[in-house]
Amino acid sequence: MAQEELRSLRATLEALKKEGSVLETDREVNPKLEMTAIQKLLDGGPPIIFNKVKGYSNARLATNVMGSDRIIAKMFGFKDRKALKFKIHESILQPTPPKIVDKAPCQEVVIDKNIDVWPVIPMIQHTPTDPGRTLGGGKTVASPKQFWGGWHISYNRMNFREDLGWKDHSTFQISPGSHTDQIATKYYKKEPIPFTINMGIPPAATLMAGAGFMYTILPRGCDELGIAGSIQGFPLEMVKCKTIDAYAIAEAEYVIEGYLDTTKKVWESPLAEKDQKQGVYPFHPEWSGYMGKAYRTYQFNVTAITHRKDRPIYDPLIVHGYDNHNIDVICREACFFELAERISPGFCIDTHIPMCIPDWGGVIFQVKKRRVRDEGYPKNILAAALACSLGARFAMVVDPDINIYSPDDLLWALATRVDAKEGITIVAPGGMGQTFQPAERSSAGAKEWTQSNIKFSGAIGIDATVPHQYRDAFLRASYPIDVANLKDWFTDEQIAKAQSFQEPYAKWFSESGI
Ligand SMILES: [Mn+2]
Repeated sequence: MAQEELRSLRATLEALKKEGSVLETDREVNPKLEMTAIQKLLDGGPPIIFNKVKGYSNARLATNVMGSDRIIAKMFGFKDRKALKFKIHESILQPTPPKIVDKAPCQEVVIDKNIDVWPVIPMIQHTPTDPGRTLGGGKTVASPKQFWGGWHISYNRMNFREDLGWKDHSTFQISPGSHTDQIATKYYKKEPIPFTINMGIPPAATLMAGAGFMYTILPRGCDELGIAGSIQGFPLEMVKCKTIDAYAIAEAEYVIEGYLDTTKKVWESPLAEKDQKQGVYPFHPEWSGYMGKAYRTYQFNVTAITHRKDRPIYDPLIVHGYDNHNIDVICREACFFELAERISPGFCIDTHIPMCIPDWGGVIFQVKKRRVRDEGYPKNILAAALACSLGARFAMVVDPDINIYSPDDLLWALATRVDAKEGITIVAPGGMGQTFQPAERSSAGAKEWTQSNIKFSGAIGIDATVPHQYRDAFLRASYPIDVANLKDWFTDEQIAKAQSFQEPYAKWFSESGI
């Protein structure tokens, strides 16, 4: 794909469409439950564009845009996910700052009077237990004035409570400890905080929006949009807002301008409000793979909605699916790699966060011990990674001969290489956890299951590396796959049929001879 096609979401989708990597339909989709059902049925598949949305004659929905890491890599011109991750790593070290422009497609239509978000943005309902349709796919951007000179981007779910007829204000969920939380703390009860909520943005910016909680590598004041610019190869364009002193992503499809009011608290769901109970009632699934819960949040007040004129695209996504996972982890993998680099340059050779961990919940490091004195580094890296990433519960360090992209092989390393007495470290027991993980939330016991009452039992760090001096004893069994060609014995059809029974792990065995 040409670089120019990364300029906007619509240009990217157009280019992928030409390559046959997009599913497109003109059949009307109901934003209530149908879109998430279709995305879940095709979880991990290619981008899907819905050209007709029930109740919205001038809107489109796109989902699964980041569902397949093979398609994401292709989007950015890389051969695979690993190559893209190392490009992101390079971009973290050398961002390309955003450029301010005067005119922007996202402001072709400006609504700053009689604001009503409902008829404009096709918000979706995720599951039958959700409190109606909510806005989960908006990307919050904090401008330099608010973010210590840098640019911040994140997802913050919002609920324009339909049951109460809210048209121009909503709830605004902030993960405790996040950059948005740091900003809210700075302005707490002092002044309203201007944010833009950007939808349908250039893919490089989306990749940065899920990259939270590695704040030792991406500290407050860092340039997250500059990293996006460097990933796509040219600066991301930003435009001054119409109603607030802040900026929006110029190529966005939709933008909500407004203020977060930290003096006002609102409930995310009617059930939670009725019972005055946080952390109990369902609010769409979370990245951890568990059902999310409704809380009380600060109020967000909308001052304007701006959008493109021609059928703008909203890009919501199921939470806990490959789309969401890829958005959350690829930059985080690059951040964990950089963390290891700062501890011992050249020791770590790769990092990965498989879907099963998931998202912000942990990481796998692959390292290459060069000498006996490298022996202790896995423990330093495990302690640093798990202490620095709030919400992480599990990390493991493996050798170069382990396939870190195969959860099966990681389990093999866990089963065959860990010293049960010395290899398992509990990091930060009694420390701070994160409200999305039930194992941590439940540590609040009889008290309300909110962040203030949580103390978690500690994260598990596992050193699954082989002692350097005994590495020969751990040589993996291997077979001479190159001495035979299956075609000399069987027909192509027989081979294909036989291979169709092979599990992915078995396929890797046959490719590597292991
Ligand atoms: Mn951030």
